[in-house]
Amino acid sequence: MLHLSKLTAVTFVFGSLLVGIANAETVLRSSDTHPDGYPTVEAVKYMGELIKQRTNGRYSVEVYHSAQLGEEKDTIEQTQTGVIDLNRVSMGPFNGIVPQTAVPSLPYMFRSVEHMRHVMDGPIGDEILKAFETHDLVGLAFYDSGARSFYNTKKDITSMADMKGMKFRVIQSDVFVDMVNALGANATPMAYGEVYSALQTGVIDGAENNWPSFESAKHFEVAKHYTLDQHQIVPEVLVMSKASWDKLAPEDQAIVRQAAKDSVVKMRELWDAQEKKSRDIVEKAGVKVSEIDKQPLIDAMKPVYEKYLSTPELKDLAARIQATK
Ligand code: GTR
Repeated sequence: MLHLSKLTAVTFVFGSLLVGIANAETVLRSSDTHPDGYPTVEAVKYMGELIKQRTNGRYSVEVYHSAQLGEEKDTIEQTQTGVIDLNRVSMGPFNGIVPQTAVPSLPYMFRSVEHMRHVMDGPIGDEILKAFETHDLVGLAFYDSGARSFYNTKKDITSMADMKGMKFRVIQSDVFVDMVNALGANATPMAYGEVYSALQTGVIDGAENNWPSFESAKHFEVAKHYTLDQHQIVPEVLVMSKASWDKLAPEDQAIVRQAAKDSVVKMRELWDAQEKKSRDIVEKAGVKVSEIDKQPLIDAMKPVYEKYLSTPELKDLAARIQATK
């Protein structure tokens, strides 16, 4: 008897706990490699506010910035397994997972940031977001990342020949590795968080990135030569774990999707302002910016295009991107 009533009591307490959990706010954990205040971090926080308002506080988002949850490659795996709910990452580390992402990551694929925005905001963008779903992820939105250019600790680079034999750190993606090697330099794939000390100790001669990353990661303190070759306009992507997504009711999924889309507008405002601010900071700190003739670099990418546009579908995707005004 005593035994039974204990069991009833336990069942009751456990039951109330479950009700408590169901009513509580669910916090979605989101990862970002960038520091607090960076446009991507602020955009995801903004998305979180929209989600909180629109679900009447049932869901919120906590952004773990500064790679608190790990470096991009590892956090992608954790997002696929559902350990991390949301992740804002460059498209680069997805190149080996979602083949469609290699196409917008190809050097000189986009003519300008405006071209990239038109493509990613339209049906091609939706098609690439959809491609994440067969890899345990849900693609929510694309953010801006300006243009990536090379910088180094050694010298002003004003022609492709100047890059010969130099060691450049790249994102952990074969597209990036092949790009650097096709330029006659040597690629060292490495996690973002290791780049500063690798530059400082001379393990690498340089790296490549946009103005806000070059500035906020403090690489400009050690690499004083920046070449405006603008080889890649690689969008950032915001993904959700399919496991976390499947726990949401359809109406909450719609709220999350819309909030992600709405945050793109905010992100771009922040981005445009940050690009100018960051360039100003690094130039004031003594970074020398060099111009370069881009045509030889563009021509050198032919074998890289051939390698990654390996199927009729990927070729067609590239052709449609290039045909977009
Ligand atoms: C930045 C990008 C990061 C990260 C980094 C890198 O531009 O925003 O997500 O990929 O580049 O080079 O590792």
